[in-house]
Amino acid sequence: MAYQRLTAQHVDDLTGIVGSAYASQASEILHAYGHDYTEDYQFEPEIVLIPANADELAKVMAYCYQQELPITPRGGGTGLSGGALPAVGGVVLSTERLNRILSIDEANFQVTVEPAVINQELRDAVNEYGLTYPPDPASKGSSYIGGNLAENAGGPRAVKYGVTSDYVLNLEVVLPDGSKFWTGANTLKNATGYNLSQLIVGSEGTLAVITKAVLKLVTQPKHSLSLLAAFDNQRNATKAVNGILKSGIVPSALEFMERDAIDWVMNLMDLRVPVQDQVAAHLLIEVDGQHWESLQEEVESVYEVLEEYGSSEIYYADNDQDKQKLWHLRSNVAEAVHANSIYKEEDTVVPRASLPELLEGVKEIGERYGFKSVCYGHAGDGNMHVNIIKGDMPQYRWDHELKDGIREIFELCTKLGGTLSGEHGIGYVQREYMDVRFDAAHLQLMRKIKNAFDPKGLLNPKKVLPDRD
Ligand code: LAC
Ligand code: ZN
Repeated sequence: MAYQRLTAQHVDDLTGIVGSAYASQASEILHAYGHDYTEDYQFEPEIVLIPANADELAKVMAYCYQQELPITPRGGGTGLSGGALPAVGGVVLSTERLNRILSIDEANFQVTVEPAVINQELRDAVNEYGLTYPPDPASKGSSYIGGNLAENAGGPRAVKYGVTSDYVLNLEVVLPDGSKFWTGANTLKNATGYNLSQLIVGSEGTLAVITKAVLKLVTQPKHSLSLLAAFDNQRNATKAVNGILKSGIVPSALEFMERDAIDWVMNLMDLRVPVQDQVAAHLLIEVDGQHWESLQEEVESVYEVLEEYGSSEIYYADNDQDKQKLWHLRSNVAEAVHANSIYKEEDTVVPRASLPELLEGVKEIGERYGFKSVCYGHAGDGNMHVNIIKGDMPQYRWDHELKDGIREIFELCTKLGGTLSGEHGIGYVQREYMDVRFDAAHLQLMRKIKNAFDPKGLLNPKKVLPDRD
């Protein structure tokens, strides 16, 4: 696809739409909007535009469509698969000024938001009404709801509450040609035509730009308890995951961290829990609910299962300070790896009973290719983040052979009945592996869907679908 380069006329016209304060070609701005949280990728857009509202945004889209200028939509820039990278330059279209919570419908447990509302801000706002929005990715303090929708973000509480797509009722979207419409209805049930809301969710900004979302809420649980259980071998830890679920308890989080994960984070942050030398992995388990007594009973049952699977030590957190400490340890693993090493992050997912095979397989692949990995994640969902650490892997192997190793990891996931990404998306960095999971006919159908929304191929180029040969 040949894209038009930005001319002085384009700059004038686009600046006319959003106003000069919100159109920038300053090099530091182009640099800042040229990367996200994905490893160390950096691109240079030609202009950054920050429209005030959905109508301005639609005007920008219509203009770019007519002029054949590529657009990369952008939310909070916290993505881990490069969905917001302006890979071909062009326009970065930031939603950051569309940041209002428009209404909270207490009676119907619904909230209507613009895309740049930060996940945690939404959570805090609905909390005042005794409600909550459960999907809570680790990035919740800075990621936007628009980006959460685009990537179908998950997070630790998905094991009980589901992922972003489970909370979407209706979306206002702008298509590449500038037309704007609502995809669904503000109803809990909807069997009316193709489900475009669910198609847009997880499409990583390649089909349309979301300008409003109506999301489902649930009652805020009054109480929660967290446990950190240590295991001397990883297999027992992953087996205990199924044991807990089989006991009939649905924890609100069931997280796995291999030993290195907790060590990395304890080294980076001033946070400590006692960890014996022989510990190989931890499970972080949370239960939540309305009644304190029943939570206590649930915790007792979880204890029994953990002991049955050989947990050597269980750390119990029932006050806010201790709970926060455990959750800080868990949610900063990615940050710790990010800050301290050259790494490559994968977001593998398998049916959860296959986690032991996945973990062992990843280590075996690592040994053959010469890389170490730090594995942690949402064990209750079978969703394991594999951070591949460069360490002392020779540069030429890292540059040339690592891709084959990653491909083998994805082949293993596929063989185990899983897939490439559970919650981070495919974005820019994983798309070259899509053929591991999808055959040519499947990919072709995806291209046709893309083409129906974006016939000129201008929206978020080089994302999700691999380049054609
Ligand atoms: C986490 C992010 C990386 O689970 O998804 O910490
Ligand atoms: Zn995660």
